Amino acid sequence: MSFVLYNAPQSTCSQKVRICLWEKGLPFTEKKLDLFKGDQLTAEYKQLNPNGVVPTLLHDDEIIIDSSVIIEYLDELFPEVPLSPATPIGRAHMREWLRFFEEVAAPAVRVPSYNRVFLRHFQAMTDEEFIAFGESKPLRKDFFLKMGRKGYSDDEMRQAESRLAMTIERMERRLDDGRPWLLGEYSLADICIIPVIIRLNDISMSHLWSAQRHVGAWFARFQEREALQKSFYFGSLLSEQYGDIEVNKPVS
Ligand SMILES: N[C@@H](CCC(=O)N[C@@H](CS)C(=O)NCC(=O)O)C(=O)O
Repeated sequence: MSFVLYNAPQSTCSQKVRICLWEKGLPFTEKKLDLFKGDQLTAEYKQLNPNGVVPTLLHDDEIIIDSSVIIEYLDELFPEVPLSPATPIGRAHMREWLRFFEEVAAPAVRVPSYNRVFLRHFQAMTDEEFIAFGESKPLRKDFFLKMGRKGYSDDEMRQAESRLAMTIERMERRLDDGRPWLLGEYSLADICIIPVIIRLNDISMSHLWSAQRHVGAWFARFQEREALQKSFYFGSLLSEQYGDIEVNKPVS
């Protein structure tokens, strides 16, 4: 049995899958794509993943796309290290978190990530090249072209911040009863959101959660997990790739 993960070191969706693979103790080969050169947009890669995004998992001859689908697939396949509640209702509650994070936090964190860090990749392009790059993105065309060469507006940044703050407040309320993890036991719900919280530190936005005591304790607990440390190898943080960005120290 073999696993090949097409992903990018800094991609939060990829980080989710790396954490899950390490938690399960599954060896995998990592293929790193350069998302700013457009490795994810080649015809060859789109045969694997027609959405033109990472991650994609190859399990022997099977292709699985979408980070949350991949982590649920791995969890079903290898239940010996359970990362989901045992009961249907418990799993339903876990999926509520997964869908909420995908709908709210995952799109929101892209806005400051692009504005503060990724925008620079497109500065040297001509307008025609920029539009052609955007047009070649099956899923992210509108998001990308809306950003334009100047980045998202202050208003869009404020909306993204408020969606991230809402996510963190909801986590804080859930953790309020002294439970160590979102569902009590450690699960895919925790794995799904930790890369976003790490990203907030990395782009100097930890003020969104530094006052949240329970989220802070949850974060500190996560730092002790070997799977997290292994998944965040050097180059996974934007501050490791881009020397000039301002970083917040992890809050603990
Ligand atoms: N719902 C998808 C979203 C994947 C996604 O947006 N991946 C980003 C990196 S985190 C990407 O590949 N972006 C490349 C692009 O926008 O061209 C998943 O969770 O796998």
